[in-house]
Amino acid sequence: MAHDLHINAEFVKGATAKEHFPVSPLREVAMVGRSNVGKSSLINTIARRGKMARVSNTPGKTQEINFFVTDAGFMLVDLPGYGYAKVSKTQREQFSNLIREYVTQREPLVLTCVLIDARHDPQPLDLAMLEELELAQRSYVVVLTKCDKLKPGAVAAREEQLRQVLSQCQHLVDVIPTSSQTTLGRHELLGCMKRIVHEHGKGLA
Ligand SMILES: Nc1nc2c(ncn2[C@@H]2O[C@H](COP(=O)(O)OP(=O)(O)OP(=O)(O)O)[C@@H](O)[C@H]2O)c(=O)[nH]1
Ligand SMILES: [Mg+2]
Repeated sequence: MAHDLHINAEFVKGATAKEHFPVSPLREVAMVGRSNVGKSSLINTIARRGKMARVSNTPGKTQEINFFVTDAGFMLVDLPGYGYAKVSKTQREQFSNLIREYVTQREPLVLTCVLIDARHDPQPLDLAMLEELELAQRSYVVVLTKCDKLKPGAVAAREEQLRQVLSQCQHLVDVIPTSSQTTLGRHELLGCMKRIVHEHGKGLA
């Protein structure tokens, strides 16, 4: 159905500390991953109105936690990237603490999308994030990004590798290959988000 392919989304606010997180009855679905992996691009691909979340060739573009309200009954949340080398150590630690605090403790959060570049093996920071989510008993989906840069066989091999590595994990929902250029995986990912949000009920109220 056509209306299943996109959702409408609108920017609500950006937050650099948890005191500034919005107070809302909506469940949240978050995008995390290394700097430049394609988090903001994926949000723009999922939402009907493109170019909402700022995208850049320069890693470290997203410097706040950005909240977008959607018409699918949940908020989409764009996080700063982890592991960006060119900011100061202090700022990197601040980001990483904020991200960790958000994904492990945020009450309305029902699903975290952990984005991993399909061209590379998962990096230590990716595995650390997945472990963090497992320990916190939080549901997550592994989203392989930039699959347009690989042959289909290589995408399938990467997907299989991740499924193997994560085979003992309790809170992994799925592994979904995507591309913001070709929109590969958009339907699957959106379906997954809607299903998990639905399982949790639409709001906290
Ligand atoms: N070929 C290709 N390029 C992509 C894809 N997704 C993102 N990119 C490019 O990758 C770069 C980074 O994309 P962003 O969406 O800004 O990445 P981000 O994860 O939000 O980065 P930070 O906010 O810095 O953490 C941009 O140049 C995008 O155009 C994709 O699916 N395919
Ligand atoms: Mg970004």
